[in-house]
Amino acid sequence: MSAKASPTLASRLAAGEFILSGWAQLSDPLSIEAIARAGFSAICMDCQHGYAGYEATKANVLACAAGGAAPIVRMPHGDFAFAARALDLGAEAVIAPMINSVADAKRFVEAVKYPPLGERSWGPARMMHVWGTDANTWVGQGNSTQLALAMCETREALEAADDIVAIEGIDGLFIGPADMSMSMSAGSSMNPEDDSVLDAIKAVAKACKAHGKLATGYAQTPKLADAYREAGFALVCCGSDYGFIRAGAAGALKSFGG
Ligand code: 3PY
Ligand code: MG
Repeated sequence: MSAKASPTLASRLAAGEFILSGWAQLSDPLSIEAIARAGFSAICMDCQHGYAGYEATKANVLACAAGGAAPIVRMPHGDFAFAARALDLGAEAVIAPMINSVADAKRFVEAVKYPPLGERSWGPARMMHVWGTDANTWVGQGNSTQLALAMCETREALEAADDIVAIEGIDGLFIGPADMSMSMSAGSSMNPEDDSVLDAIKAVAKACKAHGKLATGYAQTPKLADAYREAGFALVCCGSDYGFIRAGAAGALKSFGG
């Protein structure tokens, strides 16, 4: 049996490694593999605003692993069944959008953690193979091997952050700065680098640290990535495959004299 040789995302984060993850919105496994081989050691496949459905995500998770990166999946908003299936496929973390309350967070845990933490149904055929374990070993390992990250991206979520992150089964919070900015400004602006977002980053870092959980988030810009790092975040997702192609294409056009 050939088991997973490299350390898991969860164990790397537990050891204190800072992880800069890629972000993918397209539904092409070749672009996922290219991002992994470019050096990103984790990639989040965005199934909330990205263009991939379940079948494409299946191919993307395999391509991510083939490129040597840890697959992370952001589930479509409210689609907890998709999250559980993504974990069965091999996602090492799932990110749930718009977890605004303790009740939202409990629903998330219920769907993605095995008993006693939740009610995730049994079906990890590929996962047991990848990790080289049998069913009895996996039942004890699954909950700590695959991470559940709750998005904090509204004023309401920020106010409840301390209670949400305290829930057993929530492994960390994940900031969405664009939605956070819209929520903080009551829809009057969308500036992920706004002071209200920078303050939210500090507050989330504090809440996560107090509960021994992971502070994680999305960075639209390098400035935002620096703010996360300074606040002690463990994992930051950046860019997108769409953006990488657009920037690369513009650069190529210029350098070829276009
Ligand atoms: C946000 O910034 O709101 C996100 O969800 C990141 O994609
Ligand atoms: Mg968002």
